[in-house]
Amino acid sequence: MNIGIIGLQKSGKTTIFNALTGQGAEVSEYASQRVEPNLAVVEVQDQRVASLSAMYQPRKTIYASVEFVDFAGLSAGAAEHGVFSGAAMQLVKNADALCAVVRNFHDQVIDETHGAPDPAGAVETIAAELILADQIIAERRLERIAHDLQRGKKTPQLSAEQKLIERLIAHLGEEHPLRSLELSVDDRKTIAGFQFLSVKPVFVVLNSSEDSYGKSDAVMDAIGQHYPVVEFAGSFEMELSRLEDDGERQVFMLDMGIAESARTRLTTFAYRTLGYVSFFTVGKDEVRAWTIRDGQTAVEAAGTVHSDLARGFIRAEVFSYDDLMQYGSEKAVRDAGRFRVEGKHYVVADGDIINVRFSV
Ligand SMILES: Nc1nc2c(ncn2[C@@H]2O[C@H](COP(=O)(O)OP(=O)(O)O)[C@@H](O)[C@H]2O)c(=O)[nH]1
Ligand SMILES: [Mg+2]
Repeated sequence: MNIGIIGLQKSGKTTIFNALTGQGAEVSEYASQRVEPNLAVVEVQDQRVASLSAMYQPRKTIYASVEFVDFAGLSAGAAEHGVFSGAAMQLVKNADALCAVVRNFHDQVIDETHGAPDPAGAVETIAAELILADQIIAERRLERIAHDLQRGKKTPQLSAEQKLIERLIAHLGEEHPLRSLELSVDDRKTIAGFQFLSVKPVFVVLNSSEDSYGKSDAVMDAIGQHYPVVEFAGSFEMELSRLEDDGERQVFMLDMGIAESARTRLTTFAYRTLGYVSFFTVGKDEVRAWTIRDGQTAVEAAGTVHSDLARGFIRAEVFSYDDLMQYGSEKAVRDAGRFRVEGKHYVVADGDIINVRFSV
């Protein structure tokens, strides 16, 4: 899973990025010229993987991972100024989901240059910029199509695409994101290459000051009517992620009413709201967690492990992590009749342990 961190300037994107990744990317209240994004891959701390590893004693244990990409900030008018083009934004376009960080803290310098914090307003500005960026892409494409049609390149595909793009433009024109437009599988294929932004799922991180953390019900509710939202105490959690001493960290977290690390909270939240699930492969060689979308089938799960497994799929042998923990061993799971053989179309459940039988 790849998550693009976006937001207005000085909302604390890099601070949140550091809190999530434990990195030390530069944060500042002043405008910075730096444009290249910060990138980090972090492990999804999943207790189940640790337990499986303890049981199978494999040579390798591999956790699922999430990639975070942190960008230069947006401002109102960003789309028109071409902020969404260029190499850095190319990475945002590859993201599976966008995490919008909004400022819920005062800072003298930032308040003076960017105004008092207005988290709900910031969410609206970001949403509007994503829509505007997509309008620009769509209109360019429409011009291109008109140009081709004029030059006599009329094909049924091109005419169909023209209709589709016109539909997109109408939808965007009403200030709706593309993710709320019903599109057929074919439509989705047609537009996949354009890398629209407003098709991506968005969730919001309310970046609160130490003082306001946990006391932002009104704002959380306002934003929560439109987006999944989670609250962080950005600066505080960035400092936490740097503490070497676990015990010390626990004390600070308890004090602040923070139950889990920023990373664990965000990845859990992202999995849930974006509809991702984990399945596991186990053995002497390797215990590994894999990420798929909720609703994906056994053959699709096989394909995430290796394309050969999907191509030559025969059947999937499946049992659940919970059963394994309850019965204590694979054999006991079998004896209890909880070991299953499933076909291609079986919908994988979170926590399934899967062994794919295949032949190519
Ligand atoms: N008080 C407070 N300041 C923060 C918080 N998060 C970020 N800041 C400060 O806001 C400024 C901008 O943060 P930065 O992460 O660089 O913002 P970015 O431009 O969105 O990447 C820095 O001076 C941070 O120290 C927070 O949660 N509380
Ligand atoms: Mg930054």
